[in-house]
Amino acid sequence: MDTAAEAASRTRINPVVELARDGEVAVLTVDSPPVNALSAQVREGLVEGIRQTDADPAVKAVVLHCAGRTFFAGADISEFGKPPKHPNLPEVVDIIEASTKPVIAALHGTALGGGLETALACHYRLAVPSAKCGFPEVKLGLLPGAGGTQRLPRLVGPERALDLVTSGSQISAKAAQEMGIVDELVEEGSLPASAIAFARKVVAENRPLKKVRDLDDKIEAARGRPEIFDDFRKANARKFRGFQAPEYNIRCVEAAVNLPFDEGIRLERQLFQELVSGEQSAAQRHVFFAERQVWKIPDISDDTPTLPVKKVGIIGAGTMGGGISMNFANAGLPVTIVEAKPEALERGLSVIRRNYESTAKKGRMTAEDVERRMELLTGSLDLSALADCDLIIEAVFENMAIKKEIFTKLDAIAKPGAILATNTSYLNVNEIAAMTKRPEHVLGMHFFSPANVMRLLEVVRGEKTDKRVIATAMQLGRKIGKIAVLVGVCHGFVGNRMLEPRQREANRLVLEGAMPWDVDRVLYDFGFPMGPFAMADLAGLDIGWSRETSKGETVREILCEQDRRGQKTGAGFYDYDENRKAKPSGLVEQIILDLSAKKGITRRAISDQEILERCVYSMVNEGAKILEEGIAIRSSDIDIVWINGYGWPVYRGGPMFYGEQVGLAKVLERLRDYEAKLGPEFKPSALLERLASEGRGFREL
Ligand code: T1G
Repeated sequence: MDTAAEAASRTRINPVVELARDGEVAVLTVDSPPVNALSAQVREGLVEGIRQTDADPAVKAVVLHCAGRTFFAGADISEFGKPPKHPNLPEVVDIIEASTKPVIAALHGTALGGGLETALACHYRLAVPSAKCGFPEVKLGLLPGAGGTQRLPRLVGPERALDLVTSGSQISAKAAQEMGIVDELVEEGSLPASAIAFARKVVAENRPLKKVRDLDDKIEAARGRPEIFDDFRKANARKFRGFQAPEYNIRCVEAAVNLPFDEGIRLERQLFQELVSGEQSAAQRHVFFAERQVWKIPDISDDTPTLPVKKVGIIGAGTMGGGISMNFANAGLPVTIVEAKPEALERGLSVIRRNYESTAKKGRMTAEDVERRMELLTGSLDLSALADCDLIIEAVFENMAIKKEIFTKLDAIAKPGAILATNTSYLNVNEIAAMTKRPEHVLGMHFFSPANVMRLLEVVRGEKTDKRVIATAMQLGRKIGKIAVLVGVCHGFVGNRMLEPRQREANRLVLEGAMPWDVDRVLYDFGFPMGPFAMADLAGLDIGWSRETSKGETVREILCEQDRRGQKTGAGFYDYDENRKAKPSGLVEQIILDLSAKKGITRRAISDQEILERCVYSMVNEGAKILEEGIAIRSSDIDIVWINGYGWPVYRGGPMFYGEQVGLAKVLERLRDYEAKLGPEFKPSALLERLASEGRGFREL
């Protein structure tokens, strides 16, 4: 309980900001859960707080501290795209920097974005060792718009500043101190007391009001050396492809080096305004909140009890089984992998070890880590070895009969209460569950290859799956570092179901007049890492193909018949040189012309716009049907599936968000036009028609 004096020394400036006095030191505390985002209310409180401390002659120094789990985690992202409220953050940081009393920032948790900018405007910065710092704005399609791009280079130099603002990654308090961002590390859990003590020292030693804006020693050497920035651009061209924000961040850091502070600030402001009002940032902000929405399931509350999972069983040591096993071993869970044949088990375990060893070679884990994870993995040729597992995931060949046989056996072996999951990519989970006497404990856990790398996990809810089982699977997904999206049962669930219309149109376009490299170029330029035909060559054209059943009906079949199976044979839709560099193939062009002729198709010139619309709008349409059928809870979940599982460019927000950005009325009009010309495949979903006619979007559902 505060002493009477302490209570008397506290002034509540507004609901989230409080000013207290500890002798000659004022403590400005912000308490705005969950992450002390710099909302309008917080900004108002800070400005009023500094006004009061400036006006009070008894105050000799100010400590800026946040209550709760973290120092300011940035501007309030939910305010972007809405009418701006003053004071805005640039005004707040200028007022703090201009304070006549030294302001000491006390960092704990994650001091990010506008939060770190606020700290850089303070005259001193302290941090507990567990604190993290960073400028994640670029991940929101933005740049640090409150002086961060001008103050940071003055503290750490242009090279480090470029890394920090274009990667968006967080650094430790120790690294921040070594770079000069943080002046001193204080004992863990000692804030704000240790900051108050530091403030007293600043006063006692009459230390100067250190303003970062006045520093020059870290940037003068880089002045007039554009090669620093051009080399950085070249070195990161591939990583920054399609994104607008990285280049804008680079231009700001370059300005920090070459322009006076206030001119640099003006450029930063101008470029920030361009980005924040642009489509890319709107898309990336949508994704920020969408990634947090996926965990919220309307009929399964956060306090739904979960089932204990201490031991995991995996059936199948192939590419998927191996990758899935690594996820659980990485999370410290013992895994038993069952295979039918000893050589397959041997191969599976050695592939896992090789993967870990190559990660260790890249310095991303130690040799001890490799051994620790391999020790968590046990191989077996006997299904009954899974009898004491809490969760068993079947990851065998995509064949319903085989999966049904396995689940029948599993039902007899697995202990009561064990969760039985299938990693099927397409098949009916209800049918598989019906092979057991515990369908309420059966669901789909659809991983994406390589399963130890890809972040996406489609959790497939069967018609009888128990809510605790779903809550357990979602929680486990988070534990193994996945972004789990709950989907319903239909052919191909969300991701693969929407992939089919895109593949269908890609194949049709090639017979009607385009070439595989045209379709790939359009989707590559749209932002996908590669187009469908290059992707097919990478995966191998003979997946699911056999010479016995091949009829030469599709380009793919003909290529396989001619032993052009993709990259692995040096030829597929493309020809590949010794460095696996792809180039269009004259032979494939002829095969396509001949097949069109054989099918009586008169080829025509096809525009890039038509290629894009047919491939992408048919996906949006399928997504609308998925929402209609309740296979996905919300449209943003579909966006998260495609961004994290199928390479949809994050700066386009996902297929459903993109459909809304284009305008559902426009998408509808184009679909109707293609339906009239090309057939019922383009028949617009009823939901799309309704929303377009009401002028609403998917996110308003
Ligand atoms: N604004 C608004 N809401 C936020 C927020 C923010 N900055 N950060 C988090 N939230 C919400 C989030 O939506 C969730 O809500 C809850 O807080 C918990 O978050 C001018 C332009 C801090 C590392 O990009 O990275 O400053 O779902 O689930 O996993 O230069 O949140 O519970 O309703 O993520 O513990 C820059 C964003 C902004 C940091 C904590 N800052 N946040 O992670 O919790 S732009 C960021 C994070 C800017 C200036 C510019 C993480 C976290 P709900 P959570 P967490």
